[in-house]
Order: sequence, then structure tokens, then C-alpha cells
Amino acid sequence: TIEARAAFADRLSGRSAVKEADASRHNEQIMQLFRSLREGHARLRKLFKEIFSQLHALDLFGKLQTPRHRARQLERRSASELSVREFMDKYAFPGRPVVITDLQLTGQPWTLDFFRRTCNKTVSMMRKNGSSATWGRLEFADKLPLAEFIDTHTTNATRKTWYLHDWSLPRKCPEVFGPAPYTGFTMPKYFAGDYFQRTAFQGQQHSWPSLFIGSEETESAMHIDSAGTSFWLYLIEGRKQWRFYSRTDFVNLYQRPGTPHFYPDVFEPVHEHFPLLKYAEMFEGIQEPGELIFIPGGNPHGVRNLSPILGVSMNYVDASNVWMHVWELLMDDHFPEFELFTDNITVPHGLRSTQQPLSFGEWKSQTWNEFRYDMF
Ligand SMILES: O=C(O)CCC(=O)C(=O)O
Ligand SMILES: [Fe+2]
Repeated sequence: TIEARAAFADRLSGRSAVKEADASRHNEQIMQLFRSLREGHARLRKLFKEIFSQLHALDLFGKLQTPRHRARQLERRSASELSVREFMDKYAFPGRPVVITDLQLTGQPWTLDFFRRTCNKTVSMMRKNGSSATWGRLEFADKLPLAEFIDTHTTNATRKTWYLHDWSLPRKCPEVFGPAPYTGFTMPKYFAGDYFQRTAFQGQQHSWPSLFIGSEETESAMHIDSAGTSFWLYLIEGRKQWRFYSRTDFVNLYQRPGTPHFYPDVFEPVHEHFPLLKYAEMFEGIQEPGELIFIPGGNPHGVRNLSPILGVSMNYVDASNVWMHVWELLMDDHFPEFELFTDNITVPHGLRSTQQPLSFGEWKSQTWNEFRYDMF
């Protein structure tokens, strides 16, 4: 409501009715909690390092008797028989990936030609960079008109290596959603509960869905998505090969400390250098056109494109991963955003098991505060 927004704005700008002494006591409590959490985290990291070093050394000397892990196939489920409740209980909350089939996301088909006609924009391209220090081993390549990239990305040798990666449609080409009331796109019921849509001015709510276009020479090296967000990608054209590891398996994965990146190349791993990798639980699979892949937050994954791809995707936070999101906000000193998700006012928590798919326009105009939620 208007009143709630005014109160919210007052709090952000410090004009609240709360007495200053109370406010500063409150802040002191939060900072105390924050310091304790950081201290506990540092201790756990130290312990983790010790366990990792021991396991790595034991395996080098052939003394680890653990059986190696066999890759498992990504599970496939039809949206026609997968309820919101089962999706949450079986995949989102436990952190398991799944491929969902039989979803209808767009009104008219979102083909390359549709984007070429609809988005008269200049885009920034990414390309592969061998260093594991950059996001997905990608770096900025060049800028060019989207239409020109679409026309040349499967034929021009240089542009075959360029990747249009996570290009925000609401920000850069809102025309794709059609004229009001914006029915050109339908948000699947599993993701309609996105908490970013409930956060007033937080700023992420208009980043997605986003666009991916790249040839069979493009890929994203293993990484964890930012801020604990979960991710889905709906593939319109092409084939993508995914490898997915569990967030409970970090001891086997050789993460670059303090980054969301990893040393091994998951598609061509040098096992002698990373001996513990063979013990990590891995899901693997090839995504086909018309399929949506769900990657729950915090889990390492890598993907390469086996043929030229066109896809739309979204990062989001909901009841299943908000615990990771607020942790990442705290670790990055994003205190105001942390408060948005924890003050029990701004972001109503929970999901509805009866959630239906929503057109883009409906999704953007829900009154989240007025619903009753039965899933937490
Ligand atoms: O499809 C890709 O290349 C990468 C998708 C992904 O994992 C991401 O954007 O976080
Ligand atoms: Fe990702």
C-alpha cells in the first residue's frame, strides 16, 4: 500500500519515528550478530581447509578407499504432472536440478527472427577467456547491433566465439512482452513466487527474463550463480550440455578461494591435478529445444553449447534459497538489502501451492502482501 511504501521510504532515509537511541541499540545488535556469524564462518573455513588438505593428500597416496562417483542423468519431468508443491519439495528445497518439459512460455514463437525484428538495440558480447578467474571464463568482446550479431554469429569465425549472455529483456527490449497488458510471455508457476518482485526499490526485479544467443563454440565454465540465486533457462533452439555438482560437495570441487569459480575445466578435467573431483556427485545431461533446466541456488554448474543456441533465463530468490541470499548479502556488507529480506514487512515470505502461471503483465502487478502463503 501507499502508506507502507511511505513508511518504508522513511526507514531507508532514517526519518522513522523510532527514537535514535532505540535505532542505535538495534543496529548494535545486528552488528554483533554479524560479527559472530563472520567469526563462526572463518572457523568453519579453517576446518574445511584442513579436511580438504588431508583428503587430497590421502588420495594422492592412494589411501582413500571411497568409491568414485558415477555421473547421473539429469531428471526430466513434464509440467503437466509436476505440481508446485512437488517441485519445491523434491527439487528446489533439497537443491536438486531437474529438466522440465511441456512448458509454454511465449505467445508468438520467440525465434531469432522475432528478436531481430523486435529489438533494434546494440548489445555487448562476451567471449571465452582461458583464465579461471573471470566469470564463467568469459570476458567482454565487443558491441554490435543485435540484428548484425544474429545474422553472423554462426558463420563469421570471430563472432562464432562471441556469446550474448544474460541480456536483460525488461531493461533492454521490453517490446518482447507485447503491448499492455503484456501477455507475450508467461512466467511458469514454479518461478512466479520470485521474491525480487516483492522488494520495492531493490533493483533486481527488472533484470529478468534475459536472453542468451551463441554458436556451438560458446560455453560457460563451472561457476556458482551470484547472491545465492536459483536459475532456470528455457531453450528455444539448439542443444546445451550441462554438468551439475552439489553445494554439499565443495570439498571435492577445487573452488578458487573467495570466488564463485573453480580450477578444473569440468568438461576436460585433468584428474591427476584434481584427484578428489572423481568423488563428487555429478548430474549430467543434454538439454533439447523446448526444455527448461532448473539449477537450484549455490550449486556449481558448467554448460557448453553443442549447436547454436537461443534461450531465455532468469535468476531468482524464493522460499527455497532466501537463506543463501541473505547470507551472501551479509557477507558482502549489503545491510539495507539484508534488511529488506528480513524485516518481515517489505518481503512477505512464502509461496502458494496453488500458484498459477502468470502473464508478464500479471506477474508485474501482483499484490504480494495480500496473499496467504502455505509453503515456506
Ligand atoms: O547457459 C550458459 O552459458 C550459462 C548459464 C548460467 O549458468 C548462468 O548464466 O548463470
Ligand atoms: Fe549459472
